[in-house]
Amino acid sequence: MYGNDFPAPDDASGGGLLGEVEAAEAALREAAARARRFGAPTPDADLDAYFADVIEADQKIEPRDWMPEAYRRTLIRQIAQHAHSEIIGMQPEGNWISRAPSLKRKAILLAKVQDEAGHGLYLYAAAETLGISRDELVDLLLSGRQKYSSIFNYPTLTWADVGVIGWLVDGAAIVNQVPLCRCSYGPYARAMIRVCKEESFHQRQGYEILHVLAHGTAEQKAMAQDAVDRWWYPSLAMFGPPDGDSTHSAQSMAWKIKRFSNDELRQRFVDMCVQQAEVLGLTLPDEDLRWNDERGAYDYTQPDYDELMQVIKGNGPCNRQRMEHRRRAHTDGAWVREAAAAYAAKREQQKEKVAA
Ligand code: FAQ
Repeated sequence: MYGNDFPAPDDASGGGLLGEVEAAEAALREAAARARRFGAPTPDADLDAYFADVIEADQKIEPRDWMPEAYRRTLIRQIAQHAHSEIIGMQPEGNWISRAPSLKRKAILLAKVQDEAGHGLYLYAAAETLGISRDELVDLLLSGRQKYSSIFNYPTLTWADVGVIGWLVDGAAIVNQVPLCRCSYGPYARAMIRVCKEESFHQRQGYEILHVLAHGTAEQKAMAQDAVDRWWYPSLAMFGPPDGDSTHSAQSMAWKIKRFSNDELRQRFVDMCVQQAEVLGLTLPDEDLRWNDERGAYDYTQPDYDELMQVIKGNGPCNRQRMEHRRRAHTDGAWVREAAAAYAAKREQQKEKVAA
């Protein structure tokens, strides 16, 4: 039943995004096979030039390789922000687990929210390969020194919001993350391949929820439309500030961490959503949305970037609530961490005893 009785989002866009993930995975294998050509740099090598050559050749930088300090710091910032987003991102949908309209919906939503926790863990593990510990990263989030995505500071007011998060928020996440499967840093690229494959299912489940609502009663359709109206612009803002105001894009693209600019990805997302909204029978809330033959893309109204900056600074509708919840969960989970550490120490002792 699910996803097969109407065109699913990735079918609607020609199956292109998942195909790109497959291609990135194949490229990763190829790069690994070619890696020997470079070997380790000689003791007197110019390390900056060596690093530039590896990037130029589209090889992957691995944790053991030399890398410029600024590259390492940029990756920690981006991967950590991404990991925190997955963890905080469990809250808006988690809010509906106990109120899902059927047992089946509840089971699906539970699995999806658990997947987000898994994504957070892959990403924390990828960040740890850069020489920072998970405890430090969690501390940076809880003390407000690292960010998470603006989108998770908006409330989920109705069940239709769960559908829209799947369709638009996971959809924007996929458009942003598929190119990250080709990121120059190996552990991040590999984590992204796995994450994108799972995200594509997340997007389908949201799309299916909306499809059912949009083809249900007039009240259900109105609820779906209202959710699309509230989430459209915050979803566009997920891609970050416009290119002219993006502080990190140029350097991150030169290092092949980012492969496309914020505006390029935003445009790609808009172009994809127009067709999908038509299939759903819902309207995107933008009167100026129209095809531009010359550009070969849709013209659209930009999101409110002042609002984005306010949300990033901590002044969005739910910032305080999200952080309070996260801090409380961290404190409440202290006994689990202590028990796990005690168990690990006990096993270590037992191993030593057997070895003695
Ligand atoms: N929110 O120079 P740029 C998900 C900050 S998907 C908050 O353009 P950059 C799945 C940026 O950090 C969401 N902050 O920066 C899911 C920088 O601040 P800084 C997570 C934002 O890094 C679905 C400043 O503005 N995905 O979780 C945002 O080159 C459903 C200047 O910006 C990722 O993190 C924003 N929207 O590009 C989970 C993807 N935009 O650090 C659960 C990986 C910008 O200088 C449920 N990240 N900023 O103080 C990226 O691709 C990039 O980091 C961008 C920003 C595109 C987000």
